Formats: sequence, structure tokens, C-alpha cells
Amino acid sequence: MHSLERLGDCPPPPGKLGDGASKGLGADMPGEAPLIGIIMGSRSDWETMRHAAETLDALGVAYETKVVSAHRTPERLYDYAKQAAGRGLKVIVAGAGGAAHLPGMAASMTALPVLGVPVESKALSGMDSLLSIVQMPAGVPVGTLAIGRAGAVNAGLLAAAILATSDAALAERIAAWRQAQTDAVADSPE
Ligand code: RP5
Repeated sequence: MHSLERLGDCPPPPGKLGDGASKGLGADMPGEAPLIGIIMGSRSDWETMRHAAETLDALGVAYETKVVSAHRTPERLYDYAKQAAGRGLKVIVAGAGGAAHLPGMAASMTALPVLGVPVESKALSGMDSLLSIVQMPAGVPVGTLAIGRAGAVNAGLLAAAILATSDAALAERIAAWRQAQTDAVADSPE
């Protein structure tokens, strides 16, 4: 598990929430059924999406990671989205860049909440990803986060918050995370 110190400007939470070791793309949390599915359109998205995974590590939430491309592996996407709820997943976090149809396509094939993370593209700095994900026509929602690392961290936090509506222990861990974040904010700029 990761500590919150690995999240850059986020403080470590009170208590023992992580052991600081990254599992990496494609790894599941051993011994725990994943509740969150983190998918991304390419391995190149992992540098962004690992922040969602590290956030869930810090909060002690079981997740899985997988590369699922809407245009390069459409059948993998179909199988993943169709089977996600039946396998016990509760939330899908989907990151993609450019013409980023992965979150919307995933949402079209599952009733699970789908959180979209726009990956920062080279050509348009993620504006293409953002607009592709956020502008879903009415009827199939995707909860869209910020471009890049901030969006990935917040997708992890939001996915955990969704689970916490029926998990009091997780709600306490999230509250502790927030308190630690508050406590780490300095009074003075220097
Ligand atoms: C999208 O195309 C992926 O989500 C990624 O952000 C982008 C570029 O993919 P690669 O060419 O790096 O594999 O499908």
C-alpha cells in the first residue's frame, strides 16, 4: 500500500493505512476482492492513473487495474463492462486521453457509477480528453474529474466516498485523511 506522502502534497493520514509499496499496473490487492476497477486506455495512462490507485491504497480500498482500450480492444471493453457488476465491483474509474471515449463507452454497458479521468494529452494538454469525457449527452452519465493527477487522486477519493456511504469504517478513514490534510496546511507562506 501507499502512504499519502506518496501523493505529493497530501499528508500521511493518522494511523496505519499503507506500507508504501506500489503494486503497479495490472496488480490486484492480494486476498481482497476488488471493489473499484481502475481502467485506462493505454499503458501510457498509468503515470496518471497510478495516483488513483495510490489514493485507494492509502485508504485501504481494494481495487484492480487493467488496460482497456475502447478503440484498440473493444471486445475487452465489452467483456469488462458487462462483467464488472457481477464480479463485485462497485465503481469504475476510467482514464483516457485524446478522443477519450473509454469512460462513456464503459458507462453505456454497466449500471455501476463510472468516474472519468481526462489524461493530459500532448497535442491539446488534455482539453480534448476533458471535453470528450465531460460532454456526455443526457442519459448515460460519467462523473468527470480534473485533467491529470488531480483528477486521478480525486477519482480515488470520490470512489472511496461512494463506498463509504455503506461502510462506516471507510468513512472514518476518509475523515482521518481529510483531517491530516487540513493539519498539514501551514499558516504562513514561508
Ligand atoms: C488513448 O490514447 C489512451 O487513453 C491514451 O491516453 C492515448 C494515447 O495512447 P498511446 O498511443 O500512448 O498508447 O486511447
